[in-house]
Order: sequence, then structure tokens, then C-alpha cells
Amino acid sequence: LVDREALLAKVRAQMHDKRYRHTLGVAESARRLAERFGADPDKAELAGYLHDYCKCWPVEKMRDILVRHDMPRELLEGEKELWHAFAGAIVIQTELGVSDPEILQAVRYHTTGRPGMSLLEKVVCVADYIEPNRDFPGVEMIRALAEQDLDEALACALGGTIQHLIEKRKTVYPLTLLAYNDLVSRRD
Ligand code: DGI
Ligand code: FE
Ligand code: FE
Ligand code: FE
Repeated sequence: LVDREALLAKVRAQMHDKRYRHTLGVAESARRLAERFGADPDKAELAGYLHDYCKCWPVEKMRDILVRHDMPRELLEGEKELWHAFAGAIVIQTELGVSDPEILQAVRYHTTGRPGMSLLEKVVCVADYIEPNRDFPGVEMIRALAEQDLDEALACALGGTIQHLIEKRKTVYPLTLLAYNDLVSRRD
């Protein structure tokens, strides 16, 4: 990790305390999952530091970035909660100079997932759910699954999110559903 302190200072400046604590937790959990399942631990940690880079930015700022980069209407007309992941991947590339496509993909898809996720994408997505500061119904189950089976943990996590969205009468982004179906249909 080149110039970790400078990077963390940049990240720190984008968000409030609680979000920064979450960010450090995701980096730590992502490194542990990477070690367990054979992804690159340094890339996992770095993607963890960067995954919510834009989370606390004003929505207009994120919208501008997404429009300038021709993101699909589906995304722009949908839930704003999803914007920080797609905007984040663009911003860390253009403003921080992150060029590793694996890390950019892991940030881009950390919220929705997608079908055919890479190992690093899965690691970051699961780390986002299970980092030590997280507390929601079902988190212990996902933590336990993540000791053994990354795909099962991710299927359970995405399934829980979809269930939660349905209960709240919110839209489910197509990629989220496709990611879930992909994991479940590959189960042995
Ligand atoms: O950024 P975090 O809070 O750490 O976590 P996240 O990026 O996984 O999720 C951010 C929010 O996005 C969370 O409240 C759940 C929501 N979300 C995830 N998938 C979908 C979704 N919201 C909608 N409407 N549709 C989705 O498919
Ligand atoms: Fe996020
Ligand atoms: Fe915030
Ligand atoms: Fe997060």
C-alpha cells in the first residue's frame, strides 16, 4: 500500500466519524476475507478504504459525475443510495489516480453486486456487511457463513437486502437481483 497515510487523510476528509469508522472496519474485514479465500489482501484493504469515498457527498455532485460519465437512466432515475458506489469508482480513478481495474470494479459493485462477480468484488461486498461496527438483524448469520463460504454469505446478505427493500416498498435495482440469482443458481 503506497502512501497509506496520505490516502487515509483524503478518505477521512470526505466523511463523518461514523462513516470513517465503518470504512476502517470494511478494510480490516476485507483483508481478513481475502486472506481466507485467496484474494489479494492489499487490494482488498485498499478497496475497503475507498469503497464509500463518495457516500457522504451531496447527491447533486454525484448526479453530475454520473451524467458526465453516461451512466444508465436506470441508475439516475433509481435509488440515490446506489449512486455513491458508481460515482466512487469514477472519482477514485479520476481524482486519486487509482487505476487497478479490479479495485475500481470492487468499489463500483460493492452495493448492488452483479452477476459473475470476481473474488475481490465478493470480498469487499461481504466485508461491507460484516465489518465489526455493523449491527442489523441477521448480521451474525452472515458473519458465521463468511467463515466458511463466501458465496453463501453473499447470497444470504443480498437476499436479506432484497427482503428488506421489499418490506420497505423500495425498488430493487436489477443488478442486485441478477447478482442474487447468479449466486443461488450456482449453488451445489
Ligand atoms: O454504503 P453502505 O451503507 O456501507 O452500504 P451499501 O453501499 O451496501 O448500501 C447502501 C444502501 O443501498 C443500503 O441502505 C441498501 C441500499 N441498497 C442496496 N441495494 C439496493 C439498495 N437500494 C435499492 N433501492 N435497491 C437496491 O437494489
Ligand atoms: Fe456503500
Ligand atoms: Fe453520511
Ligand atoms: Fe460501506
